[in-house]
Amino acid sequence: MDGEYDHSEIEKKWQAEWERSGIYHAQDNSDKKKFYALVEFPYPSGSGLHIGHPRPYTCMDIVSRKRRMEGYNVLFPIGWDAFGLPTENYAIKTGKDPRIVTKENTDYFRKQAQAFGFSFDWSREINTTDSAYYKWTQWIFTQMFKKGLAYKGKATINWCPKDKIGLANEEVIDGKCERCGTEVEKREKEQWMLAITKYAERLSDDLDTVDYPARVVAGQRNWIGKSEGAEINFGPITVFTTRADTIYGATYVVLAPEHPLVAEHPEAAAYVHETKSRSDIERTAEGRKKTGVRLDLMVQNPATGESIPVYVADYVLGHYGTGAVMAVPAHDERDAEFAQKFKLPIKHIELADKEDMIAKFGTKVTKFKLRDWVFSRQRYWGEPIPMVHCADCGWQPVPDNALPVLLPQVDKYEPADNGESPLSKLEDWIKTTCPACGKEGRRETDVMPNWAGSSWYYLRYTDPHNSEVFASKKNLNHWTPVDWYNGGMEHTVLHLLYSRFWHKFLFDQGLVSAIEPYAKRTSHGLFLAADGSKISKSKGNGIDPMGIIDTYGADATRLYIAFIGPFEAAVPWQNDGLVGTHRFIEKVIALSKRLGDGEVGIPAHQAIKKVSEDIEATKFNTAVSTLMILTNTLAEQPVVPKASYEVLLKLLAPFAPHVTEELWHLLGNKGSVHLELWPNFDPSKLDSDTVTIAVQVSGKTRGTVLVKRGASQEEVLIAIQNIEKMAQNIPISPSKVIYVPNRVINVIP
Ligand code: ANZ
Ligand code: ZN
Repeated sequence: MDGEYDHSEIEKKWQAEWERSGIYHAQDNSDKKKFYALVEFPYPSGSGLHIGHPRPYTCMDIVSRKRRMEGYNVLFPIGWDAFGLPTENYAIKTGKDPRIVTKENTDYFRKQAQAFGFSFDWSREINTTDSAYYKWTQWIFTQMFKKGLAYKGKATINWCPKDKIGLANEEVIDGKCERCGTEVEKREKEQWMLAITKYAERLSDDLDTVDYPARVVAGQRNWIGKSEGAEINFGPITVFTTRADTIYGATYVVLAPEHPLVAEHPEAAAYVHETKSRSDIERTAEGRKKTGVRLDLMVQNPATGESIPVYVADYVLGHYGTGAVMAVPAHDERDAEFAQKFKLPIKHIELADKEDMIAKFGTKVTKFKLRDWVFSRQRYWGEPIPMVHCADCGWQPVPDNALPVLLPQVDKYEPADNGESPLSKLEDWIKTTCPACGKEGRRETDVMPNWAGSSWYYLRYTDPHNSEVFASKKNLNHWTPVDWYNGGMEHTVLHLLYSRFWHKFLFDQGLVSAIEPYAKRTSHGLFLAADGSKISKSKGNGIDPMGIIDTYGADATRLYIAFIGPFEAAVPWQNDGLVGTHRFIEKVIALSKRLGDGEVGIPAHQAIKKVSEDIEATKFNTAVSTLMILTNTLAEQPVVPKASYEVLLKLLAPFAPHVTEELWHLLGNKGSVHLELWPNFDPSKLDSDTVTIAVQVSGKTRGTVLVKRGASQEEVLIAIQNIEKMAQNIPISPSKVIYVPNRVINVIP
């Protein structure tokens, strides 16, 4: 490496060696403490890894590498979340089999990820589109069905009247179809649903038991929307209120357009029709002009005994609470706006005692905003829902021994003209026998949403090749829960909530032992373009990680990713920064030519403490700057104590695994630096009251020694005797000594 840092050669060499030696393979049987580090597995799109992907991978790789050096048995796996719309849409456009497209894409993603030198255990790679994997996704679904958690029910879907297909939410842009720009309609359709609401209380309450960022906990709690209140009867109408104490001020009742009673009132029909196309968000938007219609109906306020009118208005939602509210315009903003518009009395009252009111007029209830999960897609590229319908037996799950239900080949990947899945055209495939009675049955033609495979993938990593069960009890017990899961803030609800739900279901079946899947969660920020704008394909301001690795090397790239800014913050990516981290590596290399004796110096002890703490706190940026400072400090010393230098290499190893491995071997070490023990600091050496003194023998610098500031010549000579290599050349009472306190000692033996 004389003068020239050939990153490409070093990186290729060590990547091949690590693959050969398998040092990153997790052990299912080990006496060591386990550590399970997880990153969100990527969707392998056609454009390859973009620069955003390696941020979480690099930082969790740093954590994983540190844990290995701390003596843990580490599981750090990767795989592909490969069902999804872009691949399907590409198949529709080109006619190319999504299986082949997925294979090509994952091959490229893997190659890219390997170029970064991530310490993934590649022997555990999984792919949600493998039938050996989705067999178990389907199996879990049938278990849910058997426990009454999967059912067919009416749900509203986004419908493009021109393309005649149901659209996923992400395909609706500003209320219009992403493909053709036509205004999207709402349509009621029978869909498979998962009863996540049955787990709402536990999903909300058990957030107390996990270490998640406050924002994530708040996001999930909001989404689940646990609300403690009361149901109170106003004649035939039951309202839900969290403010029973305001009941004396309730001067009218409002029903949602969806409330069953409204259908009995023709005077509301036109209004109800008009509200159909409005989304919940629109209906409940703050300050929106209130609309509604008075019904030909009066009810009694149970507290005042007064007869009060009933309205229908869309600011009350049909699927929350009871779909009916007691309106208290003196205490509720929305009710006040409505009362003003419809010239209804606003009655100012003294608040009553809430508990008294509930005891007298109602019952205590807890409600949730969360709704059941619409689990059907009328699509192709997903797991077939493993259900068979029989005229006599109703819906029956495909039995275990007939799983997986393989996704059949089709001629055309687009949905059928009636909006059903393309599978609906495969009459031969649909016709089957009823698993219960053996007569003719018909297969479900809907597939699962792209959230299915990711709901349990972290369990499969513990035992990815098992063909008997989704993962063995033994491996699950050994590895779960995930100790540290890092992923995007955008998955705070959906994925993170869905997988907690599946996990709790499996827990209830006695199939997993931890009540929560992820003990700790962290979230990284986005990388932005150099000008601070969002990186997006359409803007063409993407950054190709492979080009960067070619130019600067994986180690410099990783260091830059760690160094670029606070892990949680969105930060602009600037290629110039890579010049700096590349130069930093060259400085570290240069130090290797100037090694001498000496103990681990104060700056090294201080760096051990700081880097160790920073990695745990996701302050990867300040960890790198600490390593840069240590490097500069060592560079200023006349000789670099080899012991300090080895500490530097070990601390730097998780960040720049290739070059540190190379240097470690150049020092004459045999094993991998990544299997070395993580260094410990000596608390007594953190003190800045300690100084490093250069030790010269007959005027030639041989190393350094640590002593307390102001130490006497005597004390320095004693300290030297503690360093074996120096003691060999320096007698305890030399013939001559020149000592400059706090700086240098020159000994003539
Ligand atoms: C009377 C009242 C007086 C209310 C007051 C609030 C303030 P959270 O906390 O979100 O659960 N509500 C009940 N069901 C509703 C529905 N389906 N659509 C829209 N609003 C509904 O909110 C509960 C409160 O929201 C309930 O308490 C009810 O209004 C309203 F000074 O009852 B309240
Ligand atoms: Zn049957």
